[in-house]
Amino acid sequence: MINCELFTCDAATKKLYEKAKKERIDTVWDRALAMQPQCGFGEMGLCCTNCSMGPCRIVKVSDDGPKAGICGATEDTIASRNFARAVAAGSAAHSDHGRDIALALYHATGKIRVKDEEKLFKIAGEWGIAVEGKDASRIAREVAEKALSEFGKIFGKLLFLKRAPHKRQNLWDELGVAPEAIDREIVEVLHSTHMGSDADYRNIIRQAIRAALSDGWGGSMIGTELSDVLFGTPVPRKVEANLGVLKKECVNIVVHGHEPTLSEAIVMAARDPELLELAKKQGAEGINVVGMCCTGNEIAMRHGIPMAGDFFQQELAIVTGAVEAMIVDVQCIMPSLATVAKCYHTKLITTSPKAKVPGAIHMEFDEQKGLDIAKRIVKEAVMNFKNRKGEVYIPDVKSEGEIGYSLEAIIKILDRVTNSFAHPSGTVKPLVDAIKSGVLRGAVAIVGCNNHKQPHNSCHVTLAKELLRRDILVVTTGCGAHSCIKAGLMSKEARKYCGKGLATVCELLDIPPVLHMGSCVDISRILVLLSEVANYMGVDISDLPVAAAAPEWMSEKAQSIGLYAVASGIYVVLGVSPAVTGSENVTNYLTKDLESVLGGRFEIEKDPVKAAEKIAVHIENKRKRLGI
Ligand code: NFS
Ligand code: SF4
Repeated sequence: MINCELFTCDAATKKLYEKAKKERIDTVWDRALAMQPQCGFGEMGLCCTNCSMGPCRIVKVSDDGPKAGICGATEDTIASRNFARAVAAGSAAHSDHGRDIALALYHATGKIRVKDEEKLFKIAGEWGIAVEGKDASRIAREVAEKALSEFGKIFGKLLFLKRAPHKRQNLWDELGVAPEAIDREIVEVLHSTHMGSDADYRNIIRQAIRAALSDGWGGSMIGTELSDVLFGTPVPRKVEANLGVLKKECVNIVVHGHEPTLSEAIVMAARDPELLELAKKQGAEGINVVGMCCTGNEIAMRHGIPMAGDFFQQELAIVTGAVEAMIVDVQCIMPSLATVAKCYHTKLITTSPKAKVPGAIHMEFDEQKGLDIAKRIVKEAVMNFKNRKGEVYIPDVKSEGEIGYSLEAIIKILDRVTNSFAHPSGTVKPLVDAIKSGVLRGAVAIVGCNNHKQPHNSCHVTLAKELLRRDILVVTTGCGAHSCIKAGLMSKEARKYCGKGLATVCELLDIPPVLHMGSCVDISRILVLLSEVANYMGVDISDLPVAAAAPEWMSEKAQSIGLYAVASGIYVVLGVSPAVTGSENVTNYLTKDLESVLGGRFEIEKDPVKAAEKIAVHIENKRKRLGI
């Protein structure tokens, strides 16, 4: 058995890992151990399977062995192609999510009232859709259509690029990286990295940048914005977090995955009086819906639904023995869930035609019949309550935090301190003032997943604390947000970790020092916030005293996010290295040369304390250059 003290800092995780071991359940950590040693070729990005003459691998550790693939592809070509394909897959995942939200909006028009009409009108305005004489439903349909056309339009650039500072837009144009249509950028990566196409690593990365930008400023932004229109823009609220939010006496439903279309319907269905009645008949006190991973973030932000756990806690949720159903859609769903669920009474229910898991029950979700299907799914869970077997153990570990900091919410908070005589409300001025005065040194986004190559949660949390004490504000999304709320960093008490300046800012604005901005697609909110700040200051994003970090990342989506952040001018510190280190050229290009081209670059730093030091140096340098 592995000593869990070493691999996680989270108390609930430790307790449930012990239960898992007692019950002979294999978890992600056990499989990671069994996988050692991991393949060095793969780890360095030096294995190519792009054609059936391969697999080919480049030997770096000794002078013997092949230095090129059978077709002659070099380590630079192979490593950059692998990286670009990962970025394209990540961009595809985010963007296809965005498309599904746009489709949901399209089909919802005329049937339901959108929740945020103000945002709908704003987007219509930005996109040149005339609103006079039209009702919200018609505008919603036109906005949805226009969003859908972003994926395959024939000419022109992505509409949301206009949100970036002018300097950034011009730079993208000059470099030829301004994306045109989302699907096309992803297809072009696949084409140009096909055997015998692009062999120039710089050019391969250039195309990867286009695909990544079409994620951040395209698919993800569409996903976020249209989710807000449909389901409401998040506002600050309190939620509980960690596996202790499961309730022994209730029917527990864990919603896990990414697309709010499913989770919103499940949340509604679980409030159905008939189903509540049925739950009582089964001997339960009620129905307890909780969220996991990014879906957890989405429904916490919009409904205050408890955040049950992050990526590495998904198996452990089932190990409690208290989960009647785990309902999943797409992305970050471990196939192992089916195996774990078999050992308990838990029903694993897949809902997307894009993500079926052998051993799970498939109940396909269809937005147009959303609530009906959701009710059927919830009923499955309710009827499963009586089938609990073995020991039910819910660790008494949970914390509370304030979440829901959409850009709109942040601006509203800033308005509280804006002097309305001298300055109009609705701007980021107070934030800029705090940065300029030096009370706040800068801001950092801590995002991303969990990865067994890093101690679970502790890298996110250590990094956040190290930044807070240096008066650097932290914003977070995804599983990083789960880590931070579990560690209590989203509560007012977390001010004790802050330097004097940041503590004062938090007190004045009445906010926690770590702001939860949503799911991973919601990193687009951070891009818009940075653009607003840069525009207000009359500079580019790359001039701002900011940075991003993904200390425990693992997914292809995270690689796309990292690259679009770099291409937006941001310094991005990764705790786990992408699989490119076999090529010195590609590694140098991503971690050094890109800075002179785009103003942003990657940094690989495993140690969160050192990462914080590097970020602080970066931020102080940016301040110096701005003369503040
Ligand atoms: Ni982001 Fe969400 Fe978590 Fe990583 Fe997965 S849930 S989209 S990819 S693991 S943060
Ligand atoms: Fe090998 Fe070239 Fe085929 Fe890759 S594309 S598998 S390097 S022959």
